[in-house]
Amino acid sequence: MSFAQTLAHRAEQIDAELANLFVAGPAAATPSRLREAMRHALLGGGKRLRPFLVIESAYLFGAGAPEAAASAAAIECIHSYSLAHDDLPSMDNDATRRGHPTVWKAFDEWTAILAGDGLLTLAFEILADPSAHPDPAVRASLSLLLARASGSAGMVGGQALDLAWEKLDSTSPATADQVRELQSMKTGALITCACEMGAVIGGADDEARRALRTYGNALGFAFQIADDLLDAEGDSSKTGKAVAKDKALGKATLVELWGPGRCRDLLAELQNDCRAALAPFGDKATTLIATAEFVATRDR
Ligand code: GRG
Repeated sequence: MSFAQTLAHRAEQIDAELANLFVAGPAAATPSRLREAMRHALLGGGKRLRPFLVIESAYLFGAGAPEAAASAAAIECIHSYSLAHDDLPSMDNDATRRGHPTVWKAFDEWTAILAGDGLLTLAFEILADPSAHPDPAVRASLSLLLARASGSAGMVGGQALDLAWEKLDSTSPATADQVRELQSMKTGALITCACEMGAVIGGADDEARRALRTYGNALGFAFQIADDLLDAEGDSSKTGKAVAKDKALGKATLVELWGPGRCRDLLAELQNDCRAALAPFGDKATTLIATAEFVATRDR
């Protein structure tokens, strides 16, 4: 199986778990309009990279997909809520996402806001449920990791820095360090969290958990650079969203500051960092190493 096939196969399994949240799971009793908007945000395509990372990182420590299922679903709920809110008129004002109308376009603003709120809360309901993991201490660790990565010192904080820069302070040029900090909070934190959640599910020791964090940091950085390259040079029929938006909005990116050539060199270095972090795991890490290659070279 090629890496793309492995990712697509896992995405099908993850999609089935996510769809079930609205049938027999905790979101089954959601009022119909809100439920449809939450389903639109969550189920309308997407690579399912973060849940994939949870499952594959757990596998390194001998845990199977069923043990990682709750964390995989929870992190995708967070990611999908962030996209639904990011697309709102008051934030990035996007009409297309994952090849479909964004949630606010398909419904309206208030429904899109509530759908995001519903998904954010659902993530923690999934993780707090005893079925997520038999050990309450593990459930608490997973919830803490996800809250830190997605909250005001993580993804929400990064989004706040990004919007403040664009809407309040775009007159002074951002430095590479500022861009790096913002992006590691906005995008990197959740990707690193996915890898570390897998390690926690698998009962990894501190050293192994650190290795997964190092891998996740390099992978998150590579993901963002690749995303910026896609925005600058990509094809919207593949990415499923508008391209060339960063420049139009005056957003500072490393591609803008350093140019595509230097960013591609950096992507190669980051792939090496990913490989080095996972060297202690030998052949078991083959899929995670292939993930780094996919992330660095992706066209969607
Ligand atoms: C609204 C609190 C709040 C946060 C929004 C993640 C984010 C923060 C905004 C998304 C804007 C954006 C395009 C960021 C670049 C990186 C990114 C998260 C891309 C989308 O992730 P993929 O490529 O998407 O994994 P799919 O659709 O495959 O799930």
